[in-house]
Amino acid sequence: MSESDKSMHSGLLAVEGVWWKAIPKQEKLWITIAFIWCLILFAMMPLWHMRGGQNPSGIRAKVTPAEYVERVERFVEDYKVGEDNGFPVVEPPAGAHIYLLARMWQWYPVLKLKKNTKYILHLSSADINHGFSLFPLNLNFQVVPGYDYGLKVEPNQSGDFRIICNEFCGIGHHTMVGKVIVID
Ligand SMILES: [Cu+2]
Repeated sequence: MSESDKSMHSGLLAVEGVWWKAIPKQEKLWITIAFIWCLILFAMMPLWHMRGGQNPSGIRAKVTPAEYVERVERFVEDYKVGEDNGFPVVEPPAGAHIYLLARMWQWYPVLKLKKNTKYILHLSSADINHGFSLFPLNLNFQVVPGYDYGLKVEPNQSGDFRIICNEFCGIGHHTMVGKVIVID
């Protein structure tokens, strides 16, 4: 068979390719590098989970929305110091468990905290998923009904902060703004 016959690709003749030739050295090297990289990434999944330090810092527990609402109300009764726009302002003592409730479409109550003081901030929802986002800081957390997350927090800046909902939760989502006041 002449060279010109082979190049015709008539369909009767097998097209000549490279796949039955030995793998060149460089390609072998790249396959090896890619395979090792796959193994590293695979190992990183459990390692990142165990040692990555990105998991919530505190308590995780199950709670019914009704129980959580009740707990928040008790917290408000215990430490209420005033009112802001119809919302209770709550000033808990240092080290206290703070309870913040997310619901359509508000963050309840207003929190008044002291700078450089440790607290345990509990977050849960009375209805559907919400997103805790502290503005203007870059601090985000999923707020899920049925789960109580207790995060260890220590405010390191004084000022007036807003809590924004960053999980779309219906028609009033954009109005779901809460408040945290940090005093010196
Ligand atoms: Cu929301």
